[in-house]
Amino acid sequence: MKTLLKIDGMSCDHCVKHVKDALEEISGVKSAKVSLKENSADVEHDAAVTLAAMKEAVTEAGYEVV
Ligand SMILES: [Cu+2]
Repeated sequence: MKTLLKIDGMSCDHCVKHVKDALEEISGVKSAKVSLKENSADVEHDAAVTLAAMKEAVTEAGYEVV
């Protein structure tokens, strides 16, 4: 499955990596392609991964899913 998240609060490549790592640490997430330019994260994941879990991971990393 793929989910495209819109993310608020990223300002540099460090933020991108932070968000990417937070998402990829979720069990069941295969990959997260995070774009600073698009303010987005394209997440490839198992069906068991919920939107709420992804939002929580991003929030805990210090950013916001919009
Ligand atoms: Cu940054």
